[in-house]
Formats: sequence, C-alpha cells, structure tokens
Amino acid sequence: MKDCLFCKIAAGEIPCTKVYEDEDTLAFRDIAPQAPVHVLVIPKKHVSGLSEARGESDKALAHLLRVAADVARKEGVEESGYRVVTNCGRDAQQSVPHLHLHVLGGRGLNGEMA
Ligand code: DGP
Repeated sequence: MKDCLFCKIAAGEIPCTKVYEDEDTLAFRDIAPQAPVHVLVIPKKHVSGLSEARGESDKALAHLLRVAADVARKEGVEESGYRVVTNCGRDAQQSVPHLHLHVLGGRGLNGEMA
C-alpha cells in the first residue's frame, strides 16, 4: 500500500535489519527496542491491523505466530521466555497501521507491553 511505512520496508524501499524472511512474511528489528530482543513480524501483504485481518486465512494468521515463535528461538529467548504483542487501534497506541507482532525478550518484562 502506498504511503505505508511497513509496506515500504517489506518492499525494500526503506532499510531494516532483517531477522527472517519468506514469501509472505518479514521479521526485522524494531527501530526503538524496548528489550534486548525486540523484533517485528509482519505480513508482506498490507493488512492495517488485527481487526482488519478478518479476510485473511487462518493459515496466514497462524503462520505469523509460527514465525514469531521461530524468531524467539533463533534469538535465543525461547528458554528464558518472551512476549508476543500486537497493538490494535487508538487505545492500544498502535502507531503503524500495518499488522505487526512485537516479539520481546532478553530481560524480565514485568507487566509492561510494547
Ligand atoms: P506499534 O506502536 O505497536 O504500532 O509499533 C510500531 C513499532 O514500529 C514501534 O515499536 C517502532 C517501530 N518502528 C517505527 N518506525 C520504524 C522504522 O522505520 N523501522 C523499524 N525497524 N521500526 C520502526
């Protein structure tokens, strides 16, 4: 989608530090990490957020979760633990309107969220 930051990252028009990529999915380091491991997992296809993902297949949505877990393992936090968060809409302070999962770990996260 034109003018979408994460679509531009997915298209390689804006650089990112890539952690994982496949045909449908990209995982890259958050520009403002809240934890030693802070990776964003996005579908390459533009979907504004979780509420707008109704039209997506269960397989596509499950794939995002699987990639998040694979990233956590690859980043070495599977054993210590990690958090997967998606912010949806205004009250959650979603700042980029392209569906993304935050994968956070590498320190005790207490009650905080991304
Ligand atoms: P959220 O607030 O849930 O919409 O999270 C958006 C995240 O995106 C936030 O943690 C910062 C990150 N972010 C914003 N702009 C960029 C960027 O240009 N590059 C990268 N790697 N991350 C970005």
